[in-house]
Amino acid sequence: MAAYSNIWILCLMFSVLGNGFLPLEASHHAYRNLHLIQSASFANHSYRTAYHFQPPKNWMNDPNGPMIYKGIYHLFYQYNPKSAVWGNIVWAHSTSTDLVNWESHPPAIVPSQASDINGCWSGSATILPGGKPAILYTGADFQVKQYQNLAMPKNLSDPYLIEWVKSPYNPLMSPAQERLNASSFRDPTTAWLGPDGHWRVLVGNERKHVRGMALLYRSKDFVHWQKAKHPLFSLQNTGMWECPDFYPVSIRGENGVDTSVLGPGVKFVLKASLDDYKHDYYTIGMYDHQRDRFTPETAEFLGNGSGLRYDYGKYYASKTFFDSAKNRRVLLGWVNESTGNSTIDLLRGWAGVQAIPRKIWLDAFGKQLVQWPVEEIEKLRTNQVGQPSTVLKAGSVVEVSGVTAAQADVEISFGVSTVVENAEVLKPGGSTNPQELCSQKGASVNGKLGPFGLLVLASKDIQEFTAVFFRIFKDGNKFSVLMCSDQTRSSTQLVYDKTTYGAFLDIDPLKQKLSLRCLIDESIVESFGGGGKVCMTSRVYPTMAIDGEAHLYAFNNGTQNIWISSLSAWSMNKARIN
Ligand code: DQQ
Repeated sequence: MAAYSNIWILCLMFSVLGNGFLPLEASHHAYRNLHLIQSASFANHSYRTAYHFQPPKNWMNDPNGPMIYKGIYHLFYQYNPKSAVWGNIVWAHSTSTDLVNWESHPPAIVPSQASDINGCWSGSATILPGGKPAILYTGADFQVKQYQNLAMPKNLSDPYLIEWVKSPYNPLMSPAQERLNASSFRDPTTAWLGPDGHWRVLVGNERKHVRGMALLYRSKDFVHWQKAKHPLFSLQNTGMWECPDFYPVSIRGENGVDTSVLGPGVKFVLKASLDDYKHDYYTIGMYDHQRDRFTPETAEFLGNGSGLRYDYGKYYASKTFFDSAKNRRVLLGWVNESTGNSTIDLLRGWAGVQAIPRKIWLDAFGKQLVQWPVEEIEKLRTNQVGQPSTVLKAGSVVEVSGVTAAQADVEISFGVSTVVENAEVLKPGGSTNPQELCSQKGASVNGKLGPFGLLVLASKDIQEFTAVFFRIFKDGNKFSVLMCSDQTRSSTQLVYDKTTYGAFLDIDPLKQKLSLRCLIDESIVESFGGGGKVCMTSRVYPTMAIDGEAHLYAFNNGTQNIWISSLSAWSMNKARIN
């Protein structure tokens, strides 16, 4: 009863006070008054995660300035200290020694200067020579004009870097100087140092409401910045590029390299969070440091349904950092709610989680990135269950029992031993868009080789579930492997966004096993196909498959038998997530 009256009060407040939202050139809506509605002192427990990072209450979005300093990992994030919708943004701050368990600190950067008085938005950390961290971040002024500002630690002997001091020279970069669109000028990257002794940094921008770009600025002293004549890269019809990221990746092996590394052993990754699509797209290419130009290796880049994505589900505003302690590059990303309704978020008192940090490296063929949850997450695994190689018969569903299915880590590999004739043919003239194909051919649509995969967060009677699966198509003399996450049956509630996600997985299922790993955590499922070649994150809100009532199944809804060549599942312990 209390919950219902709360919903009505909130709906009333929304219509009386909120009066909808204001358009703002950022990826979030600016609410007239809702951003001030206090969250309950204890956030509603339902759907809160056990090992995915989230603050105790209120709104969280982008990860900011991740870094390691004196052996301590730092995560800053966009946070509304007052409410469960976007607004009043500060840099909240947590630290960790393992990227899994986190300790919370007071917000590190809060509005205080004319150039950030309306919000301290996204930015990045750079480790300056001598190991001194510096943060470049976007500030919004009273008119929501955007500027780039600098903050430095007050006390370098404090490994927790609790206090930050803003530069008296702020803002260091202003839109007016360059006649830039002041409402599309944000999110500085980690800076890199060229062989000429000048720092370079990128800032996201959009020109004439269509051309997205990564503006380039150079500086000798990290304080005085000059815009270069040409952006590092730009592309027509891609809209605003939020949270750009630019970094080298080793052409061989899984080790990461520091952001200023150049030379024949590396290629470069340019990532943009496309505001128009709400997805993180990346491309691999070469960087000419003398001309400060980036050349992508493939024409397919950024949006329009083509181009590579970090994650083909819900994942945005991500950022990488070089972890010098473990010689790896680590990727962090924000996973928004799929509630589709801020009233629900306000009632719950919280919104937004961070994905599990992922190690990221270049695939052996050099054409795409591979991502895998950082190894430290495996410390949470407990009570392993497994199964020797077995046949998964056509039309069968098998329960994986013995794990807490609402909080689990599952690794499964499938094998097919069949000839290409046994696979479905992609309908000539039909869609080849993987997300459309997954929507048309969901988990319950029978196929030949597939759909097979996992039903996660499933009710006992399998009325409610999220299906993560593969479907193999004949493509000439080859196979095409489609990976899908079908949320259509994930909740009996109609209000949620249940978009089905899909992507093609670049592997040959006759030569390689089709592997799938799912990190399941109450209301989030992070799926890794083909050893991390395709990642797909879903937010789901089951009404039956909650906590102890959740089940896990393997299924094969095709006409062909397949093999489960290996299966291991673990219950996951709770992490200290704040
Ligand atoms: N979020 C920040 C902006 C960024 C956007 C504001 C991306 O700096 O462009 O909270 O989610």
